[in-house]
Amino acid sequence: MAERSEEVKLLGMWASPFSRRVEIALTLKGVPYEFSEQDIANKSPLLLQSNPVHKKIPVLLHSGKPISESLVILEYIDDTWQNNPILPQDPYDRATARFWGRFVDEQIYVTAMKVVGKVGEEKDAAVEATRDLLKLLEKELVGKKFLGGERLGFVDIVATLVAFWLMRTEEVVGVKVVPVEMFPEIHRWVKNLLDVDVIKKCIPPEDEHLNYIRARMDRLKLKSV
Ligand SMILES: N[C@@H](CCC(=O)N[C@@H](CS)C(=O)NCC(=O)O)C(=O)O
Repeated sequence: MAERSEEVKLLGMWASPFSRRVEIALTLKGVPYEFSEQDIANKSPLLLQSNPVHKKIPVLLHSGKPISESLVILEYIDDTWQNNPILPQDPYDRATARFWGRFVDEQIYVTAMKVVGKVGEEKDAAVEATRDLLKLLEKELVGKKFLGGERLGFVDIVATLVAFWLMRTEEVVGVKVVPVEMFPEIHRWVKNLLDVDVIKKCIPPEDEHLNYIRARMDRLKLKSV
């Protein structure tokens, strides 16, 4: 159980993969926290004050001090509560984990968002581009239970975005972006993730989540016409 767990508050949003990452990390460490659900369409003064640069969730408030950006928050949590380490100890392995974490957000997420936002040929191109990136992740999983090796680690937590956002979104978009024949390792990894109690506890309930994604996509479509 964590020692320095007082006054931990998470400004988050239940359906956000970025917010869920932080919940996974806090839960893995056994850090008790207060969850404050935020309306991102009508941002609270506390959110705007805590993350004036990006004005986004998640924000972790530790003894009143705000930390923003989920990858930064994960590292802060790992530095502050050192039980059940999330990042590897070896400097090279730590750098590699950070590299793949950024790859998920800066490449996979950004490209996969275009699958949601585009139509016709542009959508097909976005699917292909997303698959090209996922093939690199697929290769990283060969011979490993998790992206972190035998144990769930930093990259796994970050890549839950692929497992529980992208792979759920594809059901709504109606395009199999991550077909099992093409990505057997990713599918095996998702099964392994689902065997981890903390993951099971910290991912959004599927039906509610699919409804949320569907409604969000309808709003996106309305905006683009
Ligand atoms: N890079 C950020 C992304 C966070 C993010 O995109 N949050 C979304 C919710 S999923 C948000 O707060 N959106 C509000 C907005 O864009 O105004 C992170 O890793 O924390």
